Amino acid sequence: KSPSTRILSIQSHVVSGYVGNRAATFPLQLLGHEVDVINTVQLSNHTGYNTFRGERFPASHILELFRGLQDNRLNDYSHLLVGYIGNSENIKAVEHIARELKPSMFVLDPVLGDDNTLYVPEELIAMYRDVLCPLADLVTPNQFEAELLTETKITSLSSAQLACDKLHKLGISRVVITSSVLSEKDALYLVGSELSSGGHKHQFYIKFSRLDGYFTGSGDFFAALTVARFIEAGSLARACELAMATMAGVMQETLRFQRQTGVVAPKDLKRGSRDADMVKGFELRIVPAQRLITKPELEFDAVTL
Ligand code: PXL
Repeated sequence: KSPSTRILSIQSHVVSGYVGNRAATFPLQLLGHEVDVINTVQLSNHTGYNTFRGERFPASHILELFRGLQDNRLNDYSHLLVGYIGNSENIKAVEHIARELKPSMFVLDPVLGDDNTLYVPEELIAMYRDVLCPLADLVTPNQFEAELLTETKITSLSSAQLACDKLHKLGISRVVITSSVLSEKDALYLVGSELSSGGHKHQFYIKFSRLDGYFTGSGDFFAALTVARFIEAGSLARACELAMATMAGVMQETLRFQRQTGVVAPKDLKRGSRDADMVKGFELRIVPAQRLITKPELEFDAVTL
């Protein structure tokens, strides 16, 4: 591992629970990386609870923090990791930061929504596609986000591959569509695609089980794990195998804990009608299950397409 790895992570902050920077910082540090943090919002809790309080930081605040780093030559980041941004003004602030930093790797999680629900203004779809994606070296959309960015319905491995190809056309060399529901109800597929500088393309999938529950932050956790594992492995497929092993293990352990101590979780409750104790039970057990970050117990195999 390069001793000069320094990661700047720009995501949300919650006081309680584990999404955004709260789901990314700890695993990156545990895997040996220096990580500095800019928060795009500061909320009491994630927005999957019926209520939340707090505020979004304006672009002026985000840019002011970045200028402070520049003033002191603290802006020597090798990696930029960007998660939830939420509005167009802050997308432009992140564009400015990405252009100034010129990191060796810019990892972008284009956070737009999940389960066919958009949770940002619709104009952000085009901004992610036209402004940030062309600057990114790796993007980690979920199925819904990949569909929105590429206007491609993902119903099969081949349509997921097509969506990856469309993302490559935006200038992104590595794509991971983190989880897609295809024909089977209980299975999820990660589909990855890596273009080498020589023009060779490696596409692969990892099949995993869908767990019943209201997990939030798993995408943020997964993106951070993928960055750390990519730095050490150098191959996108291997990074995804290791990140998936940790994420699936932590989610299993979270579910086990939720069932032991939490409120019963009925199926298909929409956001806005979920019991707070139930939602809390699904907060990722990142700290208690930290052994699974450094040494995952599960194993996944990426299958070449
Ligand atoms: O995990 C995505 C996410 C990030 N940040 C905040 C959120 C969510 C999902 O609900 O509420 C603040």
